[in-house]
Amino acid sequence: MLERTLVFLKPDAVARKLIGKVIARFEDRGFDILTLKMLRMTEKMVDIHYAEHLKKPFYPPLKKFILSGPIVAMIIEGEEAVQVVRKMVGCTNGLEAESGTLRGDFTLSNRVNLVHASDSLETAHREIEHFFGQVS
Ligand code: 3AN
Repeated sequence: MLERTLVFLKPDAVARKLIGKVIARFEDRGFDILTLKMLRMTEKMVDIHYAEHLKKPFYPPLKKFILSGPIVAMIIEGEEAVQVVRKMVGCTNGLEAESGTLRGDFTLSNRVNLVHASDSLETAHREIEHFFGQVS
């Protein structure tokens, strides 16, 4: 099924000049980048995006990290995009992420971990609207 998912490159990806490399991985796989923008998230945006983690002990340093620099948000479209993109990103902790995944190839951290990707179709709808408003 053709799906859309929300991906953003975290501040570490931007600071390390990996924007092109990361986007190329998605394009090489056959996905379309429907739209993208560089932005600095506001505190409110981070609280909404990570609402499920607000009370977790790792939330304050996570929020500080996400606010530490610009991010690049995009809508990615393609067959089974949500699940395939998650697989390409790899598991949360870079130390455990499989080689060949983005996190497995570019990070050793479970916080400073390069990229966010929606974890379900429902989340993708919500996150796309949060970052881009209504998209036709
Ligand atoms: P994912 O991004 O793999 O879906 P989530 O949604 O469980 O992971 O967590 C959101 C973000 O919170 C992660 N990308 C990571 O930056 C941070 N995070 C999650 N778990 C931890 C943890 N145990 N310690 C530090 N940061 C964490």
